[in-house]
Amino acid sequence: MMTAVVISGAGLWTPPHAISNEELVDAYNAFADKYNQQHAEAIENGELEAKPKSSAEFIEKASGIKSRFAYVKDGILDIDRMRPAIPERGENELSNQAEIAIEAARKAMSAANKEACDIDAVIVSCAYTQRAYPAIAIEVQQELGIDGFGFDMLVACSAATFGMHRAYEMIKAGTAGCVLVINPELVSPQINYTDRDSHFIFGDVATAVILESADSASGEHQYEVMSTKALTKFSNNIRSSFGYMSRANDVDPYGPDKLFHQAGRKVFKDVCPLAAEHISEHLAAHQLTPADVKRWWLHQANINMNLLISKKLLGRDATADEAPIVLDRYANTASAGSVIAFALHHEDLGSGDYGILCSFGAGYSIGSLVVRKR
Ligand code: CO8
Repeated sequence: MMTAVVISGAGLWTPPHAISNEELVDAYNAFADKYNQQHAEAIENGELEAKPKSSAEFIEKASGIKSRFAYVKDGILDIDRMRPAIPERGENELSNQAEIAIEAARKAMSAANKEACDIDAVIVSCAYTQRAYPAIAIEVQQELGIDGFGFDMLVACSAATFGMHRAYEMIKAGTAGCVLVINPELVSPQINYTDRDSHFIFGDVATAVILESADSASGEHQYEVMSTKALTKFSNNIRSSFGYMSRANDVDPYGPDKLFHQAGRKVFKDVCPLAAEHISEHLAAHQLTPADVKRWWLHQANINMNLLISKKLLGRDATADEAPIVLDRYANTASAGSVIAFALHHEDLGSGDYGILCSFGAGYSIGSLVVRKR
């Protein structure tokens, strides 16, 4: 019989600084006033567009987000800066992303009863890595004292689920027995805090999970991965074009087109049906219907998206118990959202209960895992 693969532990690191909608909007509006004053003539002549005001009520109604966390709050609310102030670290110091990855990793290892010597591979999968190489995963591996190998992978919103897919396959293939998958979503440096359409969407966080062969698992809560399913479909509707080519392109590496930007309405319209169909097909492959699923750990981008997707599938609104929402406190944390939901809301399931983890977003990319509690 083939090895069963289980998720045997999850870890969540929450940054120390919260920023409420009100705080964020106050700073943005003060920035907009100053910008509009400074550029009054150009705006009057139609050469520049005035910055419109943001509103905390709009943000909560349109997205469900009330607050978000930041790795570093300094600078984000400073209207003369509008980006976090994170001092550069030397090459011999631990990188910021490795630091938060390790925080989440240690919690996942503890939940799974794993020591460094039990782990064969480290995958760091997230929306951005702070450098090209050496891989953040290899830095984490060294810091935790793990043998074997590590690598980074980027799949925007689906990095976490796609990373878990790779771990599942490695364990099934026998090339690793136990894999640490970490999602250090340090996204605040790439948020355009001067853009009212997107300044409120994201927050920083780090999550981690241990996947391993069921034969070696001793964690208190184990979820057998029944199967994985992935889909990608190219779209320019969500982009972050910052990259190593900017220097050769002679363009502003920090221009608004290089930071996160999206056509939010189009994303909403395209992604909801894609995600609902994906989940429905994935469950059907196990002769399951949405009603058989006890818990939905869905991507956390927008509460209305989650409500729509679960309604399409269940034919009614999902309860907070069925499809927990964490984006009110955490905002959109790129690929980590469904893993935060899992980390905070999995222990109460009973043996034999089914759950589904599903991410959806930039790429477009959709990734899911159907799991059953052991
Ligand atoms: N305050 C007040 N009004 C606003 C604001 C604001 N802050 N923002 C926009 N408005 C205005 C608009 O300008 C518009 O005005 P008008 O009607 O005059 O043109 C009006 O409000 C309505 O705007 P929208 O149609 O854009 O509003 P929506 O109801 O569609 O809500 C959302 C906007 C919340 C963005 C919504 O469309 C949404 O959530 N869409 C889905 C987005 C999504 O899932 N994106 C995926 C994100 S990508 C990802 O998850 C990971 C990427 C990697 C991480 C990157 C980190 C940096």
